[in-house]
Amino acid sequence: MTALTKQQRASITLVTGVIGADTHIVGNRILSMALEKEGFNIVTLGALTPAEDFIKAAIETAADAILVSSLYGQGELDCRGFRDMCIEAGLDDIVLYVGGNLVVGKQAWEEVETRFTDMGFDRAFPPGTRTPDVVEKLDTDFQSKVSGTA
Ligand code: B12
Repeated sequence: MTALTKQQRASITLVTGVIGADTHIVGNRILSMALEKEGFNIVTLGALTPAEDFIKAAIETAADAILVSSLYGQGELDCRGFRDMCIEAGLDDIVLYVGGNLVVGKQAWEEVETRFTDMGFDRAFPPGTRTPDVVEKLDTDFQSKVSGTA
């Protein structure tokens, strides 16, 4: 996998936010700032963001991906039906990532990951995920979108 250039990343719009009644903003803020520094175009919605608002923002900004944070343990409930809502809104191909502390307590990560990918998320990220890992996955997933634009 070849890393994208900042110029290529500038054509990729990512909506970020913390879903539901979750106030944990620090990690989402760090992630958003770091991805912006790496060249991506970031639309930040902040904490306490209803699922519908992610989708509205993605439509308004013609976003390529939505990055959902959930830290307080209610991620499974808050994210239920998220992919279906995207499809209903016409966002059939939007890339969906989710990360944070997605479930209550400690559960085997492989099971948690499967639960979220079964819900329609393209990728789920475990607690403690570092920004370089996210950049690497974004570069991989958007390789074809930007090919020929370097
Ligand atoms: C600070 C904190 C708070 C603060 C939040 C302040 C604020 N406004 O941000 C306060 C005191 C308000 C708080 C409240 C609560 N908290 Co709290 N809190 C924490 C704590 C100690 C640190 C969180 C933090 O800032 N981490 C630092 C950042 C940098 O890391 P991060 O958030 O994980 O984000 C990184 C990665 O996860 C990743 N990432 C994040 N999102 C995404 C998304 C994508 C797509 C990707 C790719 C990556 C990614 O990138 C980030 C940067 O590296 C954690 C414990 C911990 N050590 O994590 C508990 C913790 C998150 N809290 C917890 C709980 C239970 C609560 C409360 C429910 C407690 C209560 N009973 O009231 C409330 C919830 C309030 C609410 N409605 O949201 C639990 C959650 C348990 C769970 N998921 O099972 C934790 C894990 C503590 C614990 N061990 O029990 N909390």
